[in-house]
Amino acid sequence: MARINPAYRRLTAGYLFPEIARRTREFQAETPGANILRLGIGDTTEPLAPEIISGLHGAVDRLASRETYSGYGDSEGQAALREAIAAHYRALGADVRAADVFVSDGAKSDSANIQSIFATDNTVAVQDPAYPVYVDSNVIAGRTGLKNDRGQYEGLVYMPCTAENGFFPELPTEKVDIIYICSPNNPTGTVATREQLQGFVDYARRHKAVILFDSAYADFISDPSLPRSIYEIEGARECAIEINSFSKSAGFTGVRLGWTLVPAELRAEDGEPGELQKMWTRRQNTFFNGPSNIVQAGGLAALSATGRAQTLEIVKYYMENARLILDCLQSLGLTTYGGTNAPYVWMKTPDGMGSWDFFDKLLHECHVVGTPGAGFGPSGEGYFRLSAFGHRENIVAATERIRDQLVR
Ligand code: PGU
Repeated sequence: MARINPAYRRLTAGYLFPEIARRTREFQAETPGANILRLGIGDTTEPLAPEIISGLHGAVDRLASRETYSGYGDSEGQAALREAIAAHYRALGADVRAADVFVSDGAKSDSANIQSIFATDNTVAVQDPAYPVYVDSNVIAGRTGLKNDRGQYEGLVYMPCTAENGFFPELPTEKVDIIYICSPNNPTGTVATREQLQGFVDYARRHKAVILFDSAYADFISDPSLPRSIYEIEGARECAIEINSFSKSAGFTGVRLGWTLVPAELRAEDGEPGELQKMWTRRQNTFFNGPSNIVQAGGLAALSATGRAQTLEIVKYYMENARLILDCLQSLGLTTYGGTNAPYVWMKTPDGMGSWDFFDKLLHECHVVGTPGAGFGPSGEGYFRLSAFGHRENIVAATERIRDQLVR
């Protein structure tokens, strides 16, 4: 008799973005003429850089002849791409080696799967609000109880990120074992400083905890004083895993390519340095056959000098969108955060409105979709996220509608 994984029953709602898509479809069905503008999910919209297109084409062509055809590759990723990713980090001043790099089909799967190399009785700390995958993957793994009336899953440690602490948490007062940090942050758009990250690295070293650092938006940082990788921080190689992606910086949300760095020195409380790197190798060798060889050629092209120059221009385009959104909201007297080193603008809802109520208001009055802060955790209540990904004309139209049609 087959029995289900009961942990799935503890999940209280559907995954956030399909839920938003469902409500949007419902509204579209009721309002057939509405031209809905989507600033909800952080999904890239601009065409791939020409250098990437040519890299992808080259790999397709190599599959057309016996001499250059390739089949299964290493599940850790192609050696040349692992080396190019390591070199990309070294250029930032971060100590990363090719052997630390595990190429994947994106940061979502890695950030959901990485918890599987840690014992189920580890105490997990998450920023609140946070990218929902960190919490949901730990619920599914059986590390939590049910959600309580404060909107928190029992057994997880929620680290509030609020306007009062600049959206970066204080160090946990209790001993925690696994700590998720996302910087530039989804959803608040804020970036951790070197000092803030050093505080967490020092905590992790003291308590033999492990930091899971999601840097999917690192390329959106323009302020040179802000760290783009946890490995720019002294001591991070022994206590941190970093997850990153080509999705947002190179427009690969549909192409699919990312990576995880598990350094050789990384250690757990009850293991030797190197053991976690071996375990992640074993995990990937067993569960994954590597990303598509075509897509890896695209990734390699994205990291070439020409590819980088072209993709960073597209990043600038999205950041100009962010500026337009910030301008609009601020001109209406709304309180905003983020949007200068991250492609998300985080705003306080007007008059303390609930964030799902504001979602409905924006959709009904302006036909604009955003993401309610509460979808990212209880401390997101009273806030709202607008994504800067989108065609310029749609961002301009959305800001005009917000200016002219939002009832105040
Ligand atoms: N990590 C963070 C912090 C993210 O915000 C996202 C995407 C990912 C990882 C996923 O990266 P991939 O490499 O493409 O897998 N966040 C988007 C999309 C939502 C989703 O469900 O992934 C967002 O709107 O928050």
